[in-house]
Amino acid sequence: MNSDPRSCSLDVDLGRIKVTSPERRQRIGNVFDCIAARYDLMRFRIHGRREFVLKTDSFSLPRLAAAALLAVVAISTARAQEVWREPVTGMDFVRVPGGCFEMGDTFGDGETNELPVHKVCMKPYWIGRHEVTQAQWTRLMDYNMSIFNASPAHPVDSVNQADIAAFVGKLGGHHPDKVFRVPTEAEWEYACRAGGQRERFGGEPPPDGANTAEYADRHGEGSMAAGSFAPNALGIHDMSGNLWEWVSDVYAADAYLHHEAENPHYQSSGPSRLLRGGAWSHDAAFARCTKRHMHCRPTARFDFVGFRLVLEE
Ligand SMILES: [Ca+2]
Repeated sequence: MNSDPRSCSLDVDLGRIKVTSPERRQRIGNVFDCIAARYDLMRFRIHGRREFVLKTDSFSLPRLAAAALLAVVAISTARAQEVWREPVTGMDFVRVPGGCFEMGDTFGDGETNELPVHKVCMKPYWIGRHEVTQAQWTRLMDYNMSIFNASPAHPVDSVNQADIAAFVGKLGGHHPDKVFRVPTEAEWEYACRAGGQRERFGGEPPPDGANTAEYADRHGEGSMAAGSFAPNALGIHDMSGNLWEWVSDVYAADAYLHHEAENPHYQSSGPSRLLRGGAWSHDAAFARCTKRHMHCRPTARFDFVGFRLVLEE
């Protein structure tokens, strides 16, 4: 038996699907923990939560076919969950593969500004695995205005879009070949739904009526350390809950009537912006992936609002 995840390999059907290169091992290590491996048995754990077992001790065709299919799915999933760590701040960015999805209230329990549901196609991009933390913020900025500053791992709160632009400018100064920015509404929703899947929440759903902070077994008020909420299938945390997150579109109730079919980004001369994903300050329904909230001015600072960044591919 072998419990070292770096030496874990997928050998299925007499061993022809095999993860061997250092790069592949690294990707696997980001997603899977190899709990045990030997010739006829491999146990993996995804994101520390879901486990699955590959058995190759039977030579029946259906079993081998099923095992091979599982292995292919596992490898392709690992490929899809590529992560890049920004070296100055330590921020992890998760690659979101491109694709098309039905944007808006596909469950029929939202508000009219989440309609009409419409098909949108996205090019690939990278998005922060977590809300930007206060540790990451203060690596570049000489101030921290966060109200909930119990630890450096807490997300930065009380930032407006001008504050974020200053942070992005400094981050970009370290990477002149890269483009960092606040996500569009479409990018945020597509990532929350783990690549546009029909999921109400990003990660496990809060119980009906629960405050999103209470869901994570904290009954006081305020944000929690980044990563306190379960990740979605792409390994992105806290999309639903913790802090509301800025997106870059101008708010209009009927924006979806004007969306482009590809990579929509609604812009007009209006003064309002909006927030996504709910927070400790609101109940579970506000944490739905499709919820569009606040239509506040970009200069506003709230102790229930933070942000995460997109890195363009
Ligand atoms: Ca959030």
